Amino acid sequence: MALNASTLDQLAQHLENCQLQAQDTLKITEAHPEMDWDDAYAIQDRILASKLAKGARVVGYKAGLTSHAKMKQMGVTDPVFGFLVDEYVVPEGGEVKVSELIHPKVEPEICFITRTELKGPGCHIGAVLAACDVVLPGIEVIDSRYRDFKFDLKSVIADNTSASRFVVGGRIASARDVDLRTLGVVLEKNGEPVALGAGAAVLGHPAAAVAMLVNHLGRRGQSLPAGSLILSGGITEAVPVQAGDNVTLRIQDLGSVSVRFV
Ligand code: 0L1
Ligand code: MG
Repeated sequence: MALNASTLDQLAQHLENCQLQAQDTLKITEAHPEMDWDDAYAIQDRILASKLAKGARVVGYKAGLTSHAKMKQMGVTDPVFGFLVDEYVVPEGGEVKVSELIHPKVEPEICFITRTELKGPGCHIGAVLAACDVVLPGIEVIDSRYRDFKFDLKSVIADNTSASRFVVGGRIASARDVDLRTLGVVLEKNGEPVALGAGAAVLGHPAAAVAMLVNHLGRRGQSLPAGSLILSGGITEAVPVQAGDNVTLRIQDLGSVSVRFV
């Protein structure tokens, strides 16, 4: 670790305040270029600890930057991982208040729910499919706290990978009965298709993103508990949204899920 405990505390508090007050900031590596990967996840851990201390509940995890479209859009080369808490949950068909966010974008994702605990290292697609009964469509609303979405990987990890809201719904399917690589995905904004893709855009198979998450947790001495929801990462580029927009995600064989921005 390159940063001391009080700097980690101060950066975590700053990023959480930016999230809660819908205030943007410069990427934190500008002031702390020596920050390392462990520092980045330690800041994310501190944000989670602060939320848990205020009564939040962890509902799952997310993988981000798992598709080439997203990596290219953001100018980075590796996936990142974050946590999901209950304050991010939006009901199917529900509203997201744009005034609570900085510059939201939406991403179409294939989501998994684990039936049994998963542990790394050595987790692979087969173990993920064996442990997950259910897959379903999800729209992630990302909202980087960094000005104009300009960041590097360490800054974005510290910022809990831009997590802000998500909605899951549609039709639940068995993770083993659908070919997640070939599922067609259509993201619509106000009735118009704005992004198209297929499951294989996520690391060749969306379950590969879950396996990477499990191996990441394993390196940190953690496991993925049974009953976790996992957002496996945006299949297409993220699409900006504003108040008045209605967004629907349709995934072949998995139905649709919608959210409104007010
Ligand atoms: O979920 C994601 O793919 C987002 C990861 C963080 C990068 C971003 O804000 O686009
Ligand atoms: Mg995402």
